[in-house]
Amino acid sequence: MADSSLDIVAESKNRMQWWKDAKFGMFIHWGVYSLLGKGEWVMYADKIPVKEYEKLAGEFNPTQFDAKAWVKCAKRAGMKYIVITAKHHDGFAMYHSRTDPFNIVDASSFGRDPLKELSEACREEGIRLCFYYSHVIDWHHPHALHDTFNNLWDYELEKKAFFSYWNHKAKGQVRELLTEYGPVGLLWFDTSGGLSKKESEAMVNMIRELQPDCLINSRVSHWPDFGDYQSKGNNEIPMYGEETREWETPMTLNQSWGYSTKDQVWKSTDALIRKLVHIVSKGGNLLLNVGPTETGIIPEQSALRLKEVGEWLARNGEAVYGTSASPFPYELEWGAVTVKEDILFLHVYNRYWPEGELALNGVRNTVKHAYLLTDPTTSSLPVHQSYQPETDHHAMRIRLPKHPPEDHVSVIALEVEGK
Ligand code: H79
Repeated sequence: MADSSLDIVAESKNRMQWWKDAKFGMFIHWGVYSLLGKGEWVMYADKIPVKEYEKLAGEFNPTQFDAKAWVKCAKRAGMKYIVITAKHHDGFAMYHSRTDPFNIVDASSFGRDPLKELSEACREEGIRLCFYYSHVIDWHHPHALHDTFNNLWDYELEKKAFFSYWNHKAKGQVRELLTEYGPVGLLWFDTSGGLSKKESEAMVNMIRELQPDCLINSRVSHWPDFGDYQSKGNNEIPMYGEETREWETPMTLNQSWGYSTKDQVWKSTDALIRKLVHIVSKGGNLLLNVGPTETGIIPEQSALRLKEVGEWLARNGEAVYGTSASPFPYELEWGAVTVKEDILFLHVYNRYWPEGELALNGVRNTVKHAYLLTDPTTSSLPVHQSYQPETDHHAMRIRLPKHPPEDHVSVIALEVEGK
């Protein structure tokens, strides 16, 4: 018994490795709701009847959609995987579902399967394709859960009706996604609405059977018994040392997931790079969202920021990808730390660039070489280390150039003796 549970942990570690190294993924919220430019909850918020929404679906025709352009946009941003809404709460499948006709091929004017096109583009570019699937909330199905406040499982009768949705549409569509689109990096479930342990387990077992390497996020329900890693709350970053398992922060670029014409509260490129570095220094991944328009375009404000983050990553990615969390279990006033083998990467936020020297206490190892990451050959930064045996205190000061050498965040690499 003990042995087999160890096997499960080992198996999970293996399938997690690509994701742990990747650090940065693109979330895409795209669907019929994009037509209205009021976010993905518009059907619920504006109380649009199912029949009306079906008419809207009929008009959905994203003629500008270009899978290659999206994948290139993600890749240029330094993102290693894409998680797209295969079906959001509106119940509309963004792929050719044979399980339910309310899908982009059978019920819209578009007639193409964007997920098929994305799976091909991702394969060509070496990006992992992953699917968001709203497994419990489905406003198009009469017997699914329709809001987050009612807990369907309180009502025996409704529970019975729910299975006509769950067994046929939910499980049927997840099966399709895992059999028709090649290897799926992960399935991203959302809002489980009190799903029973038995039903969750049946879903998880089906996924493991169809694609053993496909990861499952915690919102499938009953985390940590099910799921490979924890999706934190939307835009939530935990404290240092708070998490014992793998985790991610799903984050918006403005304040919406689905396309919004009104919302222009954009995070700056500078803030985004700091958030990425901060999350990675705590051992997490950043899943950063874009909400393409009804024609299939990633909004300019989003694309611009992603391009700039990508430019920073192209120069500093060594200190991000494949690293592990900071050994310092607290916030540092000047930035954040990541580690790879015998190198500590000090990500110094330019806005907090210290004058003259950077102080970092608690490093026991001797520093062999300190340098600016983007200038390893010509620069060597003077380091002063000291030790106070009475207090067992290791102090270190690193001499810095007057100005930060990079835009946004400048990385200092410390090669240390031992690990
Ligand atoms: O897919 C995105 C969201 O649609 C979904 N998860 C992310 C990743 C989600 N976010 N929050 N919720 C689901 C919970 C529901 C929040 C609500 Fe509301 C508050 C529903 C009604 C009040 C926000 C405000 C949405 C409509 C009005």
